[in-house]
Amino acid sequence: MTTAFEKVLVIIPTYNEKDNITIICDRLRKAVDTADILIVDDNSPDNTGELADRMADADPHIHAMHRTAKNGLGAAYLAGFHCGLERGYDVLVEMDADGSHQPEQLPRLLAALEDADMVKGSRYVPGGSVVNWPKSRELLSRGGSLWTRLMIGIPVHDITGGYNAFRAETLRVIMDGITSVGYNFQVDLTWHVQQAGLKVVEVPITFVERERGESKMSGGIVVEALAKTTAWGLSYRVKQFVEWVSGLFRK
Ligand SMILES: Nc1nc2c(ncn2[C@@H]2O[C@H](COP(=O)(O)OP(=O)(O)O)[C@@H](O)[C@H]2O)c(=O)[nH]1
Ligand SMILES: [Mg+2]
Repeated sequence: MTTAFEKVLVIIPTYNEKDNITIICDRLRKAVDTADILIVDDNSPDNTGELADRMADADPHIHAMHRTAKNGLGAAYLAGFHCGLERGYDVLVEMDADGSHQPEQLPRLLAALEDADMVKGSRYVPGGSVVNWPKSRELLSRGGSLWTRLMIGIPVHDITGGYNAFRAETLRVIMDGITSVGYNFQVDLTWHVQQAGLKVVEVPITFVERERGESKMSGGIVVEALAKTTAWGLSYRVKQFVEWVSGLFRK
């Protein structure tokens, strides 16, 4: 597959993904053979990190970064972004290790990025879907997206989606403002891109729930997301209200 972008880095954060990491990297290398891969491992007890090193030794397109402890998805991605920007990549992509984000759909994201600053792989636009999720998880995700849209007024359908592609310039503009570490990280990124006046485009993806290994989703992650979104939303709405009132007095 050819892309308009010369240097593409796909960042894959891992925590206990030994049964998934080889499969996802093989699929990705086949789907977009020009892209490089950076595995960011948080010292997984199942030795995913050692496996990543062996894969990096065998393939110059694969790189491994090791962090000392499980510090959250967002922190792992930020470390990966910094590394990719320092090394001069044009495009940085987020992808889960567990096969939920299909590498075969990456060309679709890269094509859309030619006319955008950030592309979100979206489950909730026409053509997008979720495979094998329990109804409860889908409700949580759809409910979270809807709540966020209501609170911060952002016209994105799958705001918590984690299959995202960014132009390097976009990350340079927004990265210092990102503070979330858990899954709210995805909302944080999208919100900052939007607030910077940059263009976010959603493309439909088929999200497939993992078949191997365990999800790291937890109650704490949901609480972080809810609390932050609500706080941002309230301050955003207060700002809107103040602007509206001062507009009345200007008339
Ligand atoms: N490095 C790192 N990766 C993480 C952490 N938490 C989750 N991940 C990875 O992030 C991706 C998404 O996590 P997953 O458990 O599949 O979440 P779910 O799809 O929302 O259930 C997977 O590749 C995980 O291995 C973390 O604290 N550190
Ligand atoms: Mg998953």
